[in-house]
Amino acid sequence: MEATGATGKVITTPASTWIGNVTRNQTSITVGGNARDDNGWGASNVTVNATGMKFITIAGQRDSGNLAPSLVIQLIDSGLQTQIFSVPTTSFSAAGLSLVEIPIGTWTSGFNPAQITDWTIGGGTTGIAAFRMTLENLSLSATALPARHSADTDQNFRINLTELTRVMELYQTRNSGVRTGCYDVATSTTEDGFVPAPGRAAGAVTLSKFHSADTDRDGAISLAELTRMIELYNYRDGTLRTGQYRVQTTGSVDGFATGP
Ligand SMILES: [Ca+2]
Ligand SMILES: [Ca+2]
Repeated sequence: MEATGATGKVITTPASTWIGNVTRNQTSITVGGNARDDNGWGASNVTVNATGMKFITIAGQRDSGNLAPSLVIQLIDSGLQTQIFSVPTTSFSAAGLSLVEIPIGTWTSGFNPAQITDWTIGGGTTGIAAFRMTLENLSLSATALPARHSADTDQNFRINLTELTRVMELYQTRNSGVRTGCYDVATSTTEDGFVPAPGRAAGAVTLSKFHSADTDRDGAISLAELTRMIELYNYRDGTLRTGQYRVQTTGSVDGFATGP
């Protein structure tokens, strides 16, 4: 696992339940076996200056069998003061790596973010519940993650078939038998914050926010807009379709580009 200033290792002193239960992958670690939700991974004697940092971003996946309710990061400063950040493990997708962002907020009085010397990650308990996660990256940043595509509902910078199908559903919205592609901002929770608007006839409307796929911002998904969505979905890495995309603020119809 990568991290600011250190890569980390299984914590052996005091002994953690992660000993012998962590698989190192090429760019990530998978915590399995008999590991429980104590903080079993970390780094000591590092030099991290988190002054001005506003977010902790973690790339991870919730794996089958996980019973740990929280993912917890503990930072320790040179004066042995600690600061703890916690996020529900359900914030992570179980179907692939997803990015989760934790706002740092205000540092605890007495904690010195300019001199962080140790950090650990795990479930934050003494080892109660099974901890099953794949963790790829832990980083500090001063700014929020760049905007993601509205269709990328699991927020992993990849468009999968389910996410494409949802845009197709919006595209296929009909009013009195005529396909309009009209959608509205949802007033209750939906996967993408939008709903089909079958009650509206075609014609531009002003919405409080627009779907990223609606590049002409008329409140409807057109065939050209769906085709662009399919283009994002179809991005390939070699022969493997990955649907990866990235933010591109210039020269792009929708503010995104295909590929990582
Ligand atoms: Ca996605
Ligand atoms: Ca449109």
